Amino acid sequence: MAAVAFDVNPEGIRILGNQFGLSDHIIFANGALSVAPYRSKSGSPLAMRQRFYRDIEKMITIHGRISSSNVQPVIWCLEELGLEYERLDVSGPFGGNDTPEFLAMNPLGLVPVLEQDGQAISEVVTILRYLMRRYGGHPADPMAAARIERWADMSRQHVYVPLIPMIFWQLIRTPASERNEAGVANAIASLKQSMSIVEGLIEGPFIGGNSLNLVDYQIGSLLYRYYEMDFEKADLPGLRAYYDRLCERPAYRDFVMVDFMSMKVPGA
Ligand SMILES: N[C@@H](CCC(=O)N[C@@H](CS)C(=O)NCC(=O)O)C(=O)O
Repeated sequence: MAAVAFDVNPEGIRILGNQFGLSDHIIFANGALSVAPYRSKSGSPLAMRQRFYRDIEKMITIHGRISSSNVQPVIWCLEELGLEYERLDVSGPFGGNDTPEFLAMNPLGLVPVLEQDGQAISEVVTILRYLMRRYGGHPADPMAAARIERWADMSRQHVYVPLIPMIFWQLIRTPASERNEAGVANAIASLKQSMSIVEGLIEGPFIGGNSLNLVDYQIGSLLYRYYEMDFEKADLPGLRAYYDRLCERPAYRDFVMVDFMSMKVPGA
């Protein structure tokens, strides 16, 4: 399967031809249909897709520890897409994010960083957008894409910031005696408003409808900490049911529901 031409379209990846000049091999992002060279091998659509990517694509490396709330959505997305990747423990207790090599990939010294074929990108939403565009059936139409992307971008300021830098850092990473109580109260009030907007985005099982989209990965991955931390939340049964559905997914359980209590500092 060496010289295979392919392109990416809204439905997934269409193989244009291989070394035998074949052009009828199509694989869809949801794994519904497979390609001829893989048809003979037994296995699920996901397994076929994994074999396809393994043969065609350059290996993806993710730099970042799995305890990071910014690394988790990327790994969850890679797992759901059936992509091969390696993850290197970088940042936090592992260090390694202040070396010249790392800073050349991300001068901010923050994880996650995705490296593929000698090129690197950072910023979690950018990485998710890249993965979903290339492998996940993200719409090619600019307006259709923007109607999804706005919620991923919105979630950084209106979900991530109150939840992680404010509530998580204050409740888990700061001794109670030093806690910014007013800041936490503001963040809780702000989350009540933004989470009711998020609940309204759920269309069917997921925000992406019948399949996970960019926003599911970005916001869905934050729900584990949102529900596991003890603070006052808006009564949103639709959001809770959505979270319960995510918890049934093996990749979500393995790579997002990562215990964070070991990160709790004394007195928090
Ligand atoms: N804006 C960045 C934020 C990334 C970020 O804050 N990463 C944290 C981990 S959650 C980090 O690398 N901190 C340094 C460290 O853990 O050593 C993004 O969207 O990826």
